Amino acid sequence: MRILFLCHRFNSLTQRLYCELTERGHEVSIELDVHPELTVEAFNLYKPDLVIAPFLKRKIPREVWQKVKTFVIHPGPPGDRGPSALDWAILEKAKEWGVSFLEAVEEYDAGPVWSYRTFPMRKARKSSIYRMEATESAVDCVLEALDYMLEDREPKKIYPKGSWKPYMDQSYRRVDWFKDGTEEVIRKVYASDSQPGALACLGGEEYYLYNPHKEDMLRGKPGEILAIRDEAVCIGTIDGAVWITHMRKREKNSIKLPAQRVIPHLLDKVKEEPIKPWEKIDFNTYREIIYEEVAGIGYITFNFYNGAMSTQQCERLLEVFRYAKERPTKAIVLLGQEDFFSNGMNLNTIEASESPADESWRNINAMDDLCEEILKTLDKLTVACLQGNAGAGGVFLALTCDLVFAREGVVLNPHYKNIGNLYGSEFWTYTLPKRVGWEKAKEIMQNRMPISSKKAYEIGLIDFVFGRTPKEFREKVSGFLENFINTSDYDVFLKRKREGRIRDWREKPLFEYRNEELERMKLNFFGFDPSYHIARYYFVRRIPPFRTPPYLAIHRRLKIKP
Ligand code: COA
Ligand code: THG
Repeated sequence: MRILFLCHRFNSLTQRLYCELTERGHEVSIELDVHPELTVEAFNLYKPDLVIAPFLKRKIPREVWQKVKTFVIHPGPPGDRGPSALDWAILEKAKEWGVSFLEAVEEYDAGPVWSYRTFPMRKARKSSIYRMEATESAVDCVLEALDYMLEDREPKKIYPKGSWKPYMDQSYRRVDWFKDGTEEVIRKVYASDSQPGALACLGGEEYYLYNPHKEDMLRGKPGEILAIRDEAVCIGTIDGAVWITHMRKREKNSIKLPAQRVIPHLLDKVKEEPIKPWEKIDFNTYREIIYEEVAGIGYITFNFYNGAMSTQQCERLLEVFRYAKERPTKAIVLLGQEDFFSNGMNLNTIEASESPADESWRNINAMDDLCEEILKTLDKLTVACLQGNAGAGGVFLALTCDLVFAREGVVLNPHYKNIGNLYGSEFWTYTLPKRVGWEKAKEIMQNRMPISSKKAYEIGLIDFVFGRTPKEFREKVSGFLENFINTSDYDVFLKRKREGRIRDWREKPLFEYRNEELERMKLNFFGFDPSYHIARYYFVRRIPPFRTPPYLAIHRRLKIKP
């Protein structure tokens, strides 16, 4: 089938559906929602068999849905309608929620439902539920409905009596330190993460808050800032305290940043309250990096918001990795976090720095220091476990490990194309050809579209794919590794790795790969071509696109139709 996606942005759900459909042999072309006239133009150029809007904030023009079957993915159960579906579900403590696949009609979300799925609600950020439960449900819905269409049949459609829920404005989201208890604060911020954030007053000014964590020990007045940890701040509530890791100034086009960088002027007398990543604790608090040992395996979880790794975060992770190397374990496992494994260097902190070019250089070097330390681990097995998506440098960070496992449904962007066509670092010129050969490596780096973990496995980019949920995935990883490290295969594997690396690096020392890559990156950062700086400017400010780039839109690429 020829399928046209209409979307606000090529976000994670849209990318996942793109993979699921193209990898099943369908052709998918994407039009971003720039202007209704361009949407109609795209439709007429592409002449699709089917239109799907996986993530769209505006009306699909009548000229489209009257001509060809057009569907909307709504992140709510049948009958729920409106632009803030998950936000309301979280704020109103829904026990169960769902996703519907419905026909587009004139009225928003009012068409007949072709398929739907429900799931139990989890106490988590909106973005996390969107990326996990809602995405998995949406894929099931689309595939179910598609089966009908391929057979030219229609399911028994549901015509629910809809209830409209309006856009949730800040009057519902705003945190009142003198009224809201900790649970209420957390719920409001959860309902607003990743966008638009929940407003709250601090030091007489309003800020958007993101990524809250309950604190059980520290106490203080409501709205008082009590402590700093790894650039997050702890704030008192009427019945406890809460950590906020990220904030944004209440200005148009401001950038979301680690909280400490947004309100430094309020932190003069506030102390750092460190907890070592390997400390065992049994109360709620915020921890950015956690190191745990189970059955001779060291697991490193890094809760980096959005999978973005700033210079300082790379340094903190490197310190923990060095600690892990000294432990009497047989394997070190990098777990990232459930939403993302890693998305490479942190474009937000780079953009907000005094000199973005210099900060890019520091950040990429900090990434490489970490990658180098992993590659030079010769006496242990190193494993990357992708519970969530990975992009750009985050994929190649994973490839520095001996084994790369991914959860089913993970989406990978194994290239550096989307942010100003960077050359790439993280030793990709060493690790990628080793895995797939140079021809395939070039092909992977040239292709700027996402691929599923399943496809990545098929082309030899990663080693295993299993588990539908992060929990199931982690259990399977542990089961596999606990068995493997106690077999003679493990010793053989390690011996081969050691000999292989020494042989490789005699031929071409590791630092040469690094230097060659960084020479090219230097041109991206400091050279004449400003593409990277421009792309980053738009990316971090979430500025909507002016046009759909041809790499997404097949219909804007092909001039002549057969
Ligand atoms: N630095 C800072 N923020 C990043 C980031 C990065 N490297 N990668 C992703 N993010 C943020 C996005 O800004 C967005 O933030 P928000 O939800 O808080 O507004 C969030 O992560 C999710 O991004 P989105 O594009 O909605 O995610 P997605 O799941 O739909 O897509 C990517 C993920 C990786 C494909 C896409 O975000 C991307 O291209 N990121 C840039 C990767 C990159 O080029 N890194 C630098 C080179 S090493
Ligand atoms: N039919 C048609 N077009 C559609 C849908 C449809 N486009 C996408 C849409 N479904 C997805 N659902 C919604 C529902 C409501 C709103 C947006 C998308 C909405 N928007 C506010 C407005 O337009 O005023 C703006 C809200 C905001 O700022 O985010 O209410 O079923 N033909």
